[in-house]
Amino acid sequence: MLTKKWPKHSILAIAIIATWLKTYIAYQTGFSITLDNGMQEAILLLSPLSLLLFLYGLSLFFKKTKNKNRYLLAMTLVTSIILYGNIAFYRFFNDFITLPVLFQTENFGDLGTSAAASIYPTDILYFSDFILLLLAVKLLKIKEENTKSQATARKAYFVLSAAILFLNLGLAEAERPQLLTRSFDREMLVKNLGIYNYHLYDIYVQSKSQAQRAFADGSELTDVQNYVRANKVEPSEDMFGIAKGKNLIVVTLESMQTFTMNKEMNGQIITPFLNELTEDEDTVYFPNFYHQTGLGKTSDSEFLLENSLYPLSGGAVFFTHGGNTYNSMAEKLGKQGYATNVQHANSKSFWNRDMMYESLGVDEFLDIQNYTVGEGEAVNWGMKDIPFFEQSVAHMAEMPQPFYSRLITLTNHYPFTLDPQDKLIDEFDSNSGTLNRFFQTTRYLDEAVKELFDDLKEQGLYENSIIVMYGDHYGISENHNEAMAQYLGKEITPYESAQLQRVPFFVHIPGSGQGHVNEEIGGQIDMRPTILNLMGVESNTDMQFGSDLFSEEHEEFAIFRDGRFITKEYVYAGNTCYENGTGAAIDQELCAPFAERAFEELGYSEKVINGDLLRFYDEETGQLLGTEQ
Ligand code: GP9
Ligand code: MN
Repeated sequence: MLTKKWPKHSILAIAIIATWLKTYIAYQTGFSITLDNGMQEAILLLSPLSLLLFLYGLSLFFKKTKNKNRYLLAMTLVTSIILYGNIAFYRFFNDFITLPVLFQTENFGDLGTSAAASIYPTDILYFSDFILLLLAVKLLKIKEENTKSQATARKAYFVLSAAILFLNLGLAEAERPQLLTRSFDREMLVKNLGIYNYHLYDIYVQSKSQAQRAFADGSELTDVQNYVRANKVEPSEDMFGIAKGKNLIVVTLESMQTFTMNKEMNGQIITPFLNELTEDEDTVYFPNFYHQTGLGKTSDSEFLLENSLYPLSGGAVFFTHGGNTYNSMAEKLGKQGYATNVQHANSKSFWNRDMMYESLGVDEFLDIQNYTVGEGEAVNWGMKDIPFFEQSVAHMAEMPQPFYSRLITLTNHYPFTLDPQDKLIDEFDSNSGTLNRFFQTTRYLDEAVKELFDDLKEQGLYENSIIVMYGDHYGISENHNEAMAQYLGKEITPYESAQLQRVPFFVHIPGSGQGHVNEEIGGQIDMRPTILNLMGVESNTDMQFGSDLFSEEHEEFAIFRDGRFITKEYVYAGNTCYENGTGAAIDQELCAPFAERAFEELGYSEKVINGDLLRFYDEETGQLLGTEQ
């Protein structure tokens, strides 16, 4: 075999095949990547190939065989280091490397110790392609051929590698629509794009946001501050400080929409417990409250809650600006002596939460690793809400008080599947299985919240806590308008569609006697100032775009992330101005001044995020800092 002459591009072919297979095997052994179907398996297999073909193929431009081989050896070494770096990092952090991790100097200590602690002798196998290539270069005899058809062959080669890239992206898009615009999860990026392409994508996302940050010097804040100041309102005297010193529990109700509240579906009540709460003497319920999320879905709602800033129009701000300076509600309560944490039974890297929570100053993030998922306790995306609440409350019982604890539910998530024993009502009977099942999972979520209240009482945490709950975003998109029209008994016009963006908002303060249904129009941007005022924490010099829903001066104006908006008189949607209440199309001019303000407000918020402007702002005094911190 060693005496025989091998075809000309053998070394290149060996390099590509060896790295490709090694990478694929590493995916299966070095990471715990979950694969749900054959398509995902196929994408995973295909994913390393396009970049390897391209990168290794560049060797075709070298004239001398010696240089070609050197280049290929260098590249197999580089890709091996990238892959192995991720494997070692994953062993310790259960996550993939992202650029900011490498640049955050405080991580170096962690990285160093973790790398040392997670190296095994067998790890040499992660360099097997490099070793194989080294042997091949030394031992194989390669035929010298004429070079006539080289340019055309090279062109064909790169066309093929581009075709494979597009095939990969196409399959990934089919499997996970909007993967590149929304990012979702690093694991999802890696399994759909391949580890090498993932790093290129990460470099692109991070450098884009770094470039915008680099050009900002803080002067941009003056206009923003003037706008924010002009819209400040005085807190309600009755409500300010009403929950001072209590534990704060904020529950994110996954995909919960207001249209299910106080309604029946084929004679069955969808949300019995939450309906009861709307009449409870200690609960304020807001039926005219709107979500303001964009592509970042749940994470956008968290962003609104913590910062009272709008999320971005493109991508998830948790991903694109996870390293910014913020002045979050968690950080503020932390300064008041609160222990702050988030509990969510999903992988910690989803929505880049692990990194973003550090920027938000959250003390502790209890992710799936902190839960025991027993037999039959998982469905759909992960742990069921009922056992999740039970274990979360047990965690709370161990926490120092007062605490600020956020609980993010998961069961009422697309595609809304449930085990038979958790289906407490029947399915709906429309042409949309999604909507049909949505009623059942919403009913389950309602049951879970009821149990949460019981768990809190059992653990003796209920009396001394305030419980805030909000729907994060719609569960039923416009793709299901026909089925929705059947349920609601009316056509889904752009006006109706905007009204369907209502999500429930509850403020439950045990023993307060303040319960009522509050018809005020508001949005998620208002949660932070509303909650902080209830907790008796001043926020009047904070750079926040929302305002206290309990304030007399609160303006009824909910701006959606896509520019639609709702006021008491008007609804602006589908480029049409509607009269709020009747849904009649009216003169555009009536909406025009609000449309302008919506545009202005979203723009200011975006400026703060893109320029990382809060690093130039002292929220204690309301002073702009001239120089970078
Ligand atoms: C993921 C969960 C759901 O951890 O919060 O996210 P979503 O898809 O609703 O944004
Ligand atoms: Mn969600």
